[in-house]
Amino acid sequence: MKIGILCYPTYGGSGVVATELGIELAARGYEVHFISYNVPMRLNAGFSENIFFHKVEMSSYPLFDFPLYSIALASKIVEVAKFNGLDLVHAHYAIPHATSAYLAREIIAEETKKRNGRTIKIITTLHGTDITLTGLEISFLPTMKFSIQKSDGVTAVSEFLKIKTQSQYEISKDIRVIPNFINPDIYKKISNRETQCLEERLKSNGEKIILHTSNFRPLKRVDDCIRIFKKVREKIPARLLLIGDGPERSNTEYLAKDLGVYDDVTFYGEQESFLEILSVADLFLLPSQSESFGLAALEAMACGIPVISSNAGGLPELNLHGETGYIAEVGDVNKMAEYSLRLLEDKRVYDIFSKNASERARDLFSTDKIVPRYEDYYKEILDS
Ligand code: GMT
Repeated sequence: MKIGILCYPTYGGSGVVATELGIELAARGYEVHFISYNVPMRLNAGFSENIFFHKVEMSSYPLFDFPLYSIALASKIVEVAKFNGLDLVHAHYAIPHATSAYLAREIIAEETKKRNGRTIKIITTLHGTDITLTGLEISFLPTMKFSIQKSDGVTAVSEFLKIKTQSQYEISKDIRVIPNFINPDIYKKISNRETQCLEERLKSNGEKIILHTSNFRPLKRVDDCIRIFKKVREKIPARLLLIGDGPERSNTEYLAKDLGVYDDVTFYGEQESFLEILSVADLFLLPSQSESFGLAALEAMACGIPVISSNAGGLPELNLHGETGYIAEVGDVNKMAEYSLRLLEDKRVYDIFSKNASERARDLFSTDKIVPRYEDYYKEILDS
């Protein structure tokens, strides 16, 4: 199978899932063509002869006040499909990827039908913000719905997202739930010189390490992480490590100053790899307002880190309350702080939760379990 993958190359869950799926498919012998305006962030695992990258070039012309990315992407898909004989295009994120894929499929429909007896197939994976945010941009709504309806296959990363898409937007399309995944050979606690240095530096007074990673959008409620941390810090020695960047970064730094915890909070900014930090962290916070899956929490769980999360969206499908972590109402920082302390102050309970978290990540969300579901779905759609 020759597969085109369309994704955002930037820091964010949808690009990570798309890239890691492509890497896994290439390792299984498929030819994978990434098509984007930049090399996807995680496409750095070394050379593979089954992986190709096609950069969408943006021409500048005085008449074009705005970049015509969707059209440039569609044109690039046409080119890659023709020259490489793609069987299907997997669009991660409805807007604009599924829309550009639709346009490309129509442009080459006659030619591909003549050559292969069928058109290229389009599979769109919904990641969440394409529905929950982009869908709320009212002018995008008809395009978003149309692009989903016209895809040959649609997947969503959680039951929550499937139901929300079908009910809120009256999308009749059948949607297959295929959750996000981690490679357990990569996502596990490691021990090396860096982790030893981190342990010595961060935990010299028995501090517990609390971690949050996100793109610092308002819906991530990173300020809640600071408030939860302050309450935990009042009771036990602890540090809060924040990975990622985005519009709320400055506000969060100011809040940490205002609440008097700045010296115990480290803002690392965007990091491509933070396995060392996952290896020394004790607890992961994800207090989001909205979260279709919560890939960052899954990565933490795989490393045996229990999760304190909100009950938003698909988070309860991942984080089991009282087993792999605890769940509280969105914004209930008191409860989240109480739950954090409950785990961090009781080693026996902590160890059980830590084991549950890594087992759940491995048993249900490992590459071996999830990637074959995509492969089967590809075959099903190609045969349809
Ligand atoms: O979390 C973000 O805002 C980034 C966003 C993205 O599209 O990259 O993440 C979404 O997709 C991830 C991968 O499927 C999910 O794990 C995240 O839960 C989802 N984010 C939201 O729903 C807010």
